Amino acid sequence: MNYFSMSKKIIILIIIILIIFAGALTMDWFGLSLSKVFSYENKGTQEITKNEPKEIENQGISDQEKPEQNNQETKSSEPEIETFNIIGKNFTFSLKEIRVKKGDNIHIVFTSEEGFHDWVVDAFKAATQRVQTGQTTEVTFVADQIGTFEYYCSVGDHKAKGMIGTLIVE
Ligand SMILES: [Cu+2]
Repeated sequence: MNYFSMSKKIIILIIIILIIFAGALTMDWFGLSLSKVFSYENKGTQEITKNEPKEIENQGISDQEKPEQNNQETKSSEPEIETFNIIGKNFTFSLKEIRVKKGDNIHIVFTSEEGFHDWVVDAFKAATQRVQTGQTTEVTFVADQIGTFEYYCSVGDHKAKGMIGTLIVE
């Protein structure tokens, strides 16, 4: 009786193990931990991991090519960076008027030739740092609304003394 009951237990155990392994194989219960047990699955994952970088590289190349093509096709509609060099002194700006197109990136390079000044346009929340004589500061913003806007120096009463100009966005 003992011998038979032992062999029955072993058979039941084997069946249970087979069911677990079969389930694990077909439904991937154990994920990567199981693939370590089975060498052919391990090869499979290695092939997958080898393929992934190639796909990423290919995507990388195609992504780089696409923007270049887009640049050539839609050059006119892409926002341009407009740089303006403005000099400030007591108490005036070298540029009294700046004219740009809506959507342009506006890059202001502001240099103080005399005194302590900055360049501010409230409508676009754009402001350079305040700089002393001989120093240069920069600010970049997007002219995302059409209209006529005031720019000025925010130091003391410089605005009232004439450090003011007009930004026209068309
Ligand atoms: Cu000023």
